[in-house]
Amino acid sequence: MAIQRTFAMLKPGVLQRRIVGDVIGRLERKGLNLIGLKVMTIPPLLATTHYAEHKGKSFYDKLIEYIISGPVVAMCVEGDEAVQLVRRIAGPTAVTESMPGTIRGDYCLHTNHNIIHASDSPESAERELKLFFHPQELVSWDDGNGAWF
Ligand code: FUP
Repeated sequence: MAIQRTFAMLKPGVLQRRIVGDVIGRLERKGLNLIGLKVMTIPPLLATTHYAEHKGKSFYDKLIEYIISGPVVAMCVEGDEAVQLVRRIAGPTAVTESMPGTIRGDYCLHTNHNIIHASDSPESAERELKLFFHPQELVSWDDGNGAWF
């Protein structure tokens, strides 16, 4: 097991639906540590940088339009194998594949509004965390409860 940091983001609409607490609660209950958190509206340049790998794809323009359309909740989550665990808790990209019990499986009807982003590898996590957070905005903590999870 390796302690990792990963980037997760609740996309536009999650604040308005008032489900932020439930979604973050799922990560907390798993035993992961929330070590960075902010509400922000993503500037267009940050949106295109973050999603650069998708430039040219059929869904790209709509993706950028959506991600800048309202406030998001940006997070850094820390814990053993955090990158893969947060991806699992989020569920697969396509909503038709995401099972009930996952965030996307429980809350999303359409893939292009699948409410949460989670880094897909440790390398992506490092890149994305640098885009969204200053190092001093990430605060590691320990409550001594690690052994109980
Ligand atoms: P994920 O890593 O699960 O967020 O998925 P991707 O990086 O492949 O896609 C990023 C976002 O693009 C998805 F969250 C939703 C959107 N997308 C579509 O709208 N249609 C697609 O076919 C694929 C992705």
